[in-house]
Parts: sequence; structure tokens; C-alpha cells
Amino acid sequence: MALVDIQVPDIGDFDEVGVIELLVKAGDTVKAEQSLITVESDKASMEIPSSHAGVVKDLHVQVGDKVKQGSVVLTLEVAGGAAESASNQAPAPAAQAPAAIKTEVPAAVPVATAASGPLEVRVPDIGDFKDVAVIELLVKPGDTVKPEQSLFTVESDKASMEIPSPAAGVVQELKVMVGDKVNIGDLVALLSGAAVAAPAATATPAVPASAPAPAAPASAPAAAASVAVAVPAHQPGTPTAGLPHASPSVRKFARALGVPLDEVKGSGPKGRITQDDVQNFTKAVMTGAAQTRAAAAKAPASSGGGSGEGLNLLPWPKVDFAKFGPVERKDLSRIKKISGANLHRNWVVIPHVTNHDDADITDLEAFRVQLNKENEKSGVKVTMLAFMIKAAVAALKKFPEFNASLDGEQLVLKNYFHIGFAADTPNGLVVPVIKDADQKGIVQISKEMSELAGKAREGKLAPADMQGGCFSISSLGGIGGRYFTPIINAPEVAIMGVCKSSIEPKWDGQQFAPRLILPLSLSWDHRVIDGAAAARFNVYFASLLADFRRIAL
Ligand code: CAO
Repeated sequence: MALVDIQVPDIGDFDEVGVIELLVKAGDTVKAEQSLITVESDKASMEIPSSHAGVVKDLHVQVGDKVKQGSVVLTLEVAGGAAESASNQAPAPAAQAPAAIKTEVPAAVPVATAASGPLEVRVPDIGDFKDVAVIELLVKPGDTVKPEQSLFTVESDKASMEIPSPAAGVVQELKVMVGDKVNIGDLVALLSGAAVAAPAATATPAVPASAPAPAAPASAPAAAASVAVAVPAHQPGTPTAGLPHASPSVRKFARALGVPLDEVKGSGPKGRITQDDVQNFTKAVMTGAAQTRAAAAKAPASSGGGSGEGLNLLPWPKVDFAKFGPVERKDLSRIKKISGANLHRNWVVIPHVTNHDDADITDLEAFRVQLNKENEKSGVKVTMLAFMIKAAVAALKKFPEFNASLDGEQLVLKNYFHIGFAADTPNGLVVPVIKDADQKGIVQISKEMSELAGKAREGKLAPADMQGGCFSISSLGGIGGRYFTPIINAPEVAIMGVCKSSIEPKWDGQQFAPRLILPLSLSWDHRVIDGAAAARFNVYFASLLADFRRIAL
């Protein structure tokens, strides 16, 4: 047995760095290259690895200490001769190991493509590595990022590193995917609206001194500065805003355990998540003291806290269809993939009930036809759906629990009236939303609906066109059918489905009279709404369509 002092190696451009995490304790057995402590400067965090295998005898640093090259981190008891042979193969620890340092690397190198164009983000000098694999994307197109915010994680056989953004901006495009291999200089992302931080900062290497400074293209800092444009305001609440603060090794550890890091509370400096935090979170979940959000979503709070068994379904049948006849395969459209996943969740999570009813729209249809004749030249066709949107607003005002969303064990009651309508498009179903329908007239609603339906068919709806809905209407009236069960568009709690109206004989007290009858199918969330309220909602909604003057009462 021999004792070896493990020292801080050459950590590049830093005088003194703070110890922010101890990754081992006295008595631990460590392998060569295993990380011992994490240090952090104002530019980067790094893990200091062990140059030898052995057992930790004494730790010489504590969290909060400042260390620099040559500081003794700990004393290791190594197997006889190993110390000698290790030091025979390589210089003293202080001089070795830079290649094994796990580090958050300098901000990716920005390259301006044009004065007004997006900023090209390239892989900076990440040290002695070639062909490192992208293992995690930490942002997605549309995300607003801050300077130094990590964009993605790469991993070689020795280290995992997070590549930070060189500037604030909006991620316009990601040029890499998980599994891709990257090298210094590779284009990884385009940032729009980017304003580059002080060029000196992006050019300063935060890697071991043995690695050359980031090979920024000659024009980079100056050109980057010249593209500085208005930086989009940082939007709290966007997914990137809450990116968990953790070192690469803690991220790796959490990934290995399947722990959702964004749900772990960090106890380290500046809220940094430590390995202990991840362990404690895991313990809490295992003992039932805590629940992950994914588990909570499977068993919503109002169902009693998630003690239910899983669905325990049979596997999906795997059939070789070609055995039975010719087939062709087609990818699902992007909209179908997204809406399918949402519909599936809503159907499985929400206890749906559907009440069917009828509305006599004889007079309303006559009025609508007359209106359209009068306004033939206006170019706006008043639709039955516009009247239904107005009737829905009145019904939501009368029955506020229909204009609500569940948030855990609370009901969020809305004082605004945004009504979505299902639109059938060649690529699938979308639900554009008429905002503030309570403040708009029938003609304006008809006009907006026709514009939104047109945009939907052309695939030009913006996300904002489909957000904020309180209640939805799905009309199959132009197509056919009698009744159906619409799926609630979560987090809304009810949806009105309408089918094709038809003339039916109705008893008026003395005789049968031909009336135009509209079939209604109201699906509602039984966690929020009761059957009696749903029946009342339908009766009221139908009464408004039967005599639209009631809407003014
Ligand atoms: N009963 C009888 N006829 C009706 C009707 C009803 N309930 N609703 C509409 N119609 C008539 C219209 O008057 C129109 O007739 P004219 O051309 O003679 O004037 C015709 O049907 C076509 O109407 P439309 O469908 O173009 O207009 P709309 O306002 O009724 O609907 C929109 C617009 C965007 C909702 C519709 O085009 C659409 O996409 N519907 C499908 C929604 C859907 O897919 N729902 C299912 C969701 S669950 O998978």
C-alpha cells in the first residue's frame, strides 16, 4: 500500500476556483478517472478526476474552499507499486489529467452569417476530443436562451460536457440530434435575435490550459457583435427558463436512474442540484413520500392520489398484414401524431360522459338564411356555428363550472370566453380559438372563423391561434351523422358536438309540425361537472338556439 496525494491539475485560465461539490468521502473506493470534486469559477464548472485507483484516506477540501493548480484534494491509499507505476507513466497528477477533466466548456462559438441573419452556433474547442456524441438536447426551436445557457450535452468516453450558448436569442434551428457525433467547428444551431455577450467572454477558454483557446473563426467576435439586435425578452415559464442547475455528472446520474431533474429541488449553492438531492428524491418516490409529475398525471389528484393499478393491457397486436393482401405504409402526419397523443391522454385521464339532446333551430336557420341574403355582397357568410359560439358563451356565463380547468385539487374559473372550434384539415384535426367571443358579434365571429379555418387548411395556424380555449365546439353538421362522443380538449372540461340538422315531425300540442332539429352531444368531465348540470347546460343551450332573443335576457 502507498499513499498518493491527488492534486488539482492544470485547470487552465483560472487562479482560484471554489469547491462546490464533494463527490467522494473518506473510505470510498475510487477508480482511476473517477470524479472526486466539482469546482466552479465564474465561467465554468469542472470535475476533478482521480489519477489513480484506490481508497480515499483523507479529504483535504470542503465545499466552499478555494483551490488552484497543485492544491491537494485528498490522499488516496493505492495498491503497492501502483503509485509509482502511475507516476512512471505520466507526470505528477498536477500536470496530468487535463484530458479527463469533465467540464462545462466555453460558450459555443458564435459566427454571424449576415448582419441581420441568424447567428451560427458552432462547437467550441472542447479539448482533446473527437467525434463526441450528442446525448441530450436541452433546448428546442422556439426556446429563448440566455448567454451561457446550456444548449446540449455531449459525451465522450471520458467526460460529459454541456455546450452553452454564446449569446441570448431564440433558437431558430437545431442542426444536431441525439446520437449525432460532433467535432470542433461543427454547426450545431442557429440563433435568431441574438445579441452576443462581450466578445472577450466568448473567446476566453474555460478549458484546461493544455487545450488551445476556442478556435473562433477570425471574424467571429467582431462580426458577432455587429449582429447584436434586440434580444427577445426572457419569458419566465418557458421550458428552458427552468432548466435544472446541475453538473454534468449529476445529470448523468439522474438520467441513469430516470429521475426527472426538473422536479428535484437543489440544495447546493445557487440552487444547484447535487447527487444527494437526486438520491433523496429517488428515496422519497420509492417510499411513496413523493410522486413524480408523470406518475401524478397518470393518477390525477382527484382520483385519490395515484394508488390505482396500471392499465395492465395486453400488448398491441402485431400482425403481418401483407400476409392477407397487398398493403402500403404511410407515416402519420405531424398534426396526427401531436393530436393523437393529446386525444389519447385526454380519453384515458378524463372520465367522459356524453349527454345527447336536440335543439329546434327552425327559426334560427330561417334568420341565418335571410341574413346571408341581405348581406350577400359583404363577402361574409354567417354560419350556424357562429350562433352556437355565441350560445356557448351565454351558457358558460350561466354555468361557470363549464368555463373552468382542473389544477390539482383546485378549479380555475375563467372570466374570459375563448371558444375553440374543431376544424378538419387535409393533415388532421386542429382547434383554432375565437378569442373574447363574448365581445364579438355574429358577423365578426363568422368572419374570424372563416379566416382561421382557411389558415388551418393551409397549415398556417400559429400556436397562439390554438391557445387559451375555454370550451370547444366540434361541428360535423356540414358532413352528416346523428350523435357522437367528442373528446374533451384538456384542460377544458367540456365540449359540444353537433351533427347535421334535419327536418323532423314535432308535436306542437295539436299536431305534428315539420321542424329543423339539430342533434347535440355534450361531453363533460365528471370530475368537475355532474350529470344534472350537464343536462341543464344542454337544455339552456338548446333553448337559446330555439329562440335566439333569449340571449339578450
Ligand atoms: N346541419 C346541417 N347543415 C349544416 C350544419 C348543420 N349542423 N352545419 C353546417 N351545415 C351546412 C352549412 O350551412 C353549409 O351549407 P351551405 O354550403 O349550403 O351553406 C355546409 O354545411 C358546409 O358548412 P361548413 O362545414 O363549411 O361550415 P361550418 O361553419 O359548419 O363549419 C368548420 C366550419 C371549419 C367547423 C368545418 O368545415 C369543419 O372542419 N368541420 C369538421 C369538424 C370536425 O372534424 N369535427 C370532428 C372532431 S372529432 O374528430
